[in-house]
Amino acid sequence: MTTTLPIPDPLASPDRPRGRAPLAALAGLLAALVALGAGELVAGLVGPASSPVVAVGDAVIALTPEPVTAFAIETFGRADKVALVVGTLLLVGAYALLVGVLGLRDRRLGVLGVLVLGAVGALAAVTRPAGEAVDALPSLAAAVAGVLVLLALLAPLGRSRAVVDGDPDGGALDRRRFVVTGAVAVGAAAVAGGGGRLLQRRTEVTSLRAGVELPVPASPAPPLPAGADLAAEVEGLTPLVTRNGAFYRIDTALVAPRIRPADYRLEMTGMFDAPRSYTLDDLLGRPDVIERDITLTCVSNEVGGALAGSARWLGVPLAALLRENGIRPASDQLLCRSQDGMTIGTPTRSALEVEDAMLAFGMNGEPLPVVHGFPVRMVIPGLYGYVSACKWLTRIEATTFDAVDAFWVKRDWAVEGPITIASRIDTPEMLREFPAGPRAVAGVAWAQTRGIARVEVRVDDGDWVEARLSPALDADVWRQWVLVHDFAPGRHVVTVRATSTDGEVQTDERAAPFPAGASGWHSVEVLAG
Ligand SMILES: Nc1nc2c(c(=O)[nH]1)N[C@H]1C(S)=C(S)[C@@H](COP(=O)(O)O)O[C@H]1N2
Ligand SMILES: [Mo]
Repeated sequence: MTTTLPIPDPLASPDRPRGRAPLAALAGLLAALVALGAGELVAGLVGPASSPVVAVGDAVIALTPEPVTAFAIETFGRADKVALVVGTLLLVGAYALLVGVLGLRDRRLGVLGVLVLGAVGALAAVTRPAGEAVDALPSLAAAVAGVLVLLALLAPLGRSRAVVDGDPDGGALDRRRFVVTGAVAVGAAAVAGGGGRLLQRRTEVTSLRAGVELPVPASPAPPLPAGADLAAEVEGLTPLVTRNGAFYRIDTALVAPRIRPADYRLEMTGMFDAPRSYTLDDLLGRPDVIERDITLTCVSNEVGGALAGSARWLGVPLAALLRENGIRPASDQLLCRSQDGMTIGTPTRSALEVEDAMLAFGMNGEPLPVVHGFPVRMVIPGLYGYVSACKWLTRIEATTFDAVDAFWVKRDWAVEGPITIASRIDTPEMLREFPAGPRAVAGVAWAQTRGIARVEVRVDDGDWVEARLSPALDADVWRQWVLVHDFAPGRHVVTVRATSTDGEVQTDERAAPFPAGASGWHSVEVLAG
């Protein structure tokens, strides 16, 4: 006689309600995980401080009596914040286990348990000193997500009514569904939480940037003389100083790098005798801070193009920094590396010899905007941006042009990129129609490091007539020009050319931007009627 022992199938056999409690506790924990993930995700949109965990942690700090705080700081030291967050999470975890078990008995208790937690988070977030009503959103999202996941995970464990009614089986137990739902929950929590942290970092760096205090320059730029900006009198003329928000932006970064000021390091490597690294505070705290007006230009700027802008830059002299590190005479290239891996190859000679070459951290009275290289970039008057203006600058490697090609040089752009003299007509624009008679023709002209001495305008085949210039501020910044011309009715071609202070007259020989910058006179065709 043979007896067959029944082998219990763990996936099919209905457990007794007692065996379900650990699963219910796990359901509570997973629901909490998803809730926290949802909270972080929404906090990524609302602001990092509205995160339920951070808000509750902050509230605990605020409510903790001083002796306990002192004890915590003594015990955990600089990790006291981490200890607080870990403690908060452990507490939430224990509570979640309980909520899961209660929810198995009665769904309403489970839902209530989650909602109480959400309410605590929301309350903590809106009652912060800087709290607003929207700060409750992450906690509310967390509560909604938590409730949905809790109910979804408790469902395969059996009907709560049945348990309450004393049904010993409490309905069928569907372990497979529990496992699948649980796995989906873990995945969702990870994606939401990770995404939220990324979003929060964006807003975090924006607010940390606003908190950077710029030093007073040891060598300030002279104030603009009254009436210096001719744009005040001529409509359509480019302003003398370009607003940060209107400044052209050229880079290869799909998303601008976000560097926390406290994390920032500038490393010097390669051909230095005594290379060191600098924090942002090291640079901000230097005694040799300078402020200069400099016009930046992109090599890709077409004749008449808009890829140029002028700003008042604040930073430290580059030559002093390089010399402090013992730059070796054999280096002819500085390979500047940006946080995102971009490389810009700068002639060492220019970095050492061009007056006012700097590492800039301020732009028009503000910390560098994130898209313009926060926290530190290079600016060298007279060189196109692709060989001189590395944004998000984290490393300067002193090397040679023979040893390595930078990003644009690998793409066959010129190795050295001096800015060519240029002038542009801003108004009237191409194909503009206006009444015959006197009308202002105006624009800007630049020849960084040398300065603009003269701008001349020609209408049709007439003589070159000298335009009025804005006051000479600095050789590194463009000058505005304006000329009133009496237009006879009909079509006209207006052309401009500039002359530098060292006598170079802008050539009318056309060159495309590739590979070394455009040249040629800018003309517009207009109709006076
Ligand atoms: N990290 C990094 N820096 C960079 C670039 C870049 O792509 N990445 N582009 C350069 C180019 S081609 C120019 S013209 C200037 C433009 O600076 P802006 O965007 O502040 O006007 O930045 C330079 N610095
Ligand atoms: Mo550029």
